[in-house]
Amino acid sequence: MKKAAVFNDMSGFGKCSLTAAIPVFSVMGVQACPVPTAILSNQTGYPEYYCSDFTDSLPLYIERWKKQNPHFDGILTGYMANEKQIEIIGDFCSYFKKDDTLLVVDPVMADNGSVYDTYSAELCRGVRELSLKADIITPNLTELCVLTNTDFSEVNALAYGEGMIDRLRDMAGEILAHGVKTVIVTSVPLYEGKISNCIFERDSQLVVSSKSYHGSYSGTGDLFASAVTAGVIKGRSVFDAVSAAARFIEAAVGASVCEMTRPEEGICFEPFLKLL
Ligand code: PXL
Repeated sequence: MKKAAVFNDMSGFGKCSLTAAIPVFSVMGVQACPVPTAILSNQTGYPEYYCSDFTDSLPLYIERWKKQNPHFDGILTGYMANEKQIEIIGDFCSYFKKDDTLLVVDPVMADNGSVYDTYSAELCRGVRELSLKADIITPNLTELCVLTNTDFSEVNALAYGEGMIDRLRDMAGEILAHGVKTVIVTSVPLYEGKISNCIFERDSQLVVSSKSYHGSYSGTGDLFASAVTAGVIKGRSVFDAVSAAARFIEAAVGASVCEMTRPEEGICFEPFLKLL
């Protein structure tokens, strides 16, 4: 059975992070082995939340894994509670990442032009450092700007214009130059009425677009990164994995719009897992 270690938080409400990742990996036939970075009553986009940071328990948690010595086909990282976790994940990768282990970093830290309140400048620097060691990264447009120290409003002003894809290619190129194989930029306003995922590799550029519903729902980035990671672990091309992930999320967002789900609650993805 293929296995992936998944570093992410467990949030009681918001259908994000581990509660999004685990069902996606399971339906795709990949075992998700969770490493909880924090436990929250609900994701941080609600007016109030309780967060228990799991950092201090992680060394003991991972120590037991080292004794069992499992082989991971993939490692996926997402939401982190503080900058010490960057070092812990770095050590984890040094020990568990083998030649055939895919490292996917979802540089969760920002959306809609702003960095999350819980992400300090130091943590953002750490996420960048970790991203540069990955095989695949899946930033949204805001996160790509943070990673490349680019002004978001300047890039966002290119929305639906011809300059957008060229600007993204330049920004992604800065990251590819460090050895990252694939940069997948999510939620890009490339074409009117659509939301696009742009896949950049050293010699190629591919775009997968979906219908835009103009909402920003909790957990879509986590569902996307999980579906792409599991797809590539299963041997699909990045393009096929991204296409399946995009169709799945498009259907689930459509159902959520019909149900008038509030954006912070996350999307109605469960009936659509079979699309993966
Ligand atoms: O989906 C990203 C995410 C994950 N985990 C927590 C979050 C968020 C986004 O706000 O708050 C706890």
